Amino acid sequence: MDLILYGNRESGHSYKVRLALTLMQAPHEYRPVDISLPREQRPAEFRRVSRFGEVPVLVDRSQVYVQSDAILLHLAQREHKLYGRDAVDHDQVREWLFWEANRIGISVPNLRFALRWLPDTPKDVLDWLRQRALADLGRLNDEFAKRQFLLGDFPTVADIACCGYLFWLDQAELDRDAWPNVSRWLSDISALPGWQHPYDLM
Ligand SMILES: N[C@@H](CCC(=O)N[C@@H](CS)C(=O)NCC(=O)O)C(=O)O
Repeated sequence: MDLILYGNRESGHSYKVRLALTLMQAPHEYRPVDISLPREQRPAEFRRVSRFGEVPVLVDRSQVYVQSDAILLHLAQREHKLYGRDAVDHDQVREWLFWEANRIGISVPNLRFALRWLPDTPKDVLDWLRQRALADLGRLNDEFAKRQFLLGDFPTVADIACCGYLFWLDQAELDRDAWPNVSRWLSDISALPGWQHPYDLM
């Protein structure tokens, strides 16, 4: 198998990559990694390829790719899918991937993580994460008032990146119905052939 993905079922960053592989119909092998283990106790084959110690990692033949959004970009270029129509679209895909890495890919995942697994998180920290998440969801909600997907009437890896954690909004104690355009967009993503919920796919 040319493509091997290391991931974890609670990791939306891993889900983003597996969802892209699935929607692109790219044959791959999925190897789950137990990230509840200390890093030094994770399998040697994973530690060899995981430059930052994190999932996801994609191995494409002898080349290793880390950082979910960099992996998504690699896949879009490799498969010529979910990448938009032309160079202008490709630039916009990159812009959204950078936005995701600094905004919705930080706020919602960390809020969810703190609420689910870190009961001692100070209230100030939770409030800050929640405010960031509300701002980011509001930003997306405005976007989807104007168009079906981030770039237009077709999905790209930018949509896949931004939706990664949003099928778990309830676990971040956020109500999807508060952002109707986001909710509609998530439904449209769920309707794409091959889509599965993170817990089913991972
Ligand atoms: N910026 C990274 C974030 C990856 C990340 O945070 N991975 C988490 C799971 S979602 C992880 O591996 N945690 C275990 C650890 O850091 O040891 C990406 O987009 O791939």
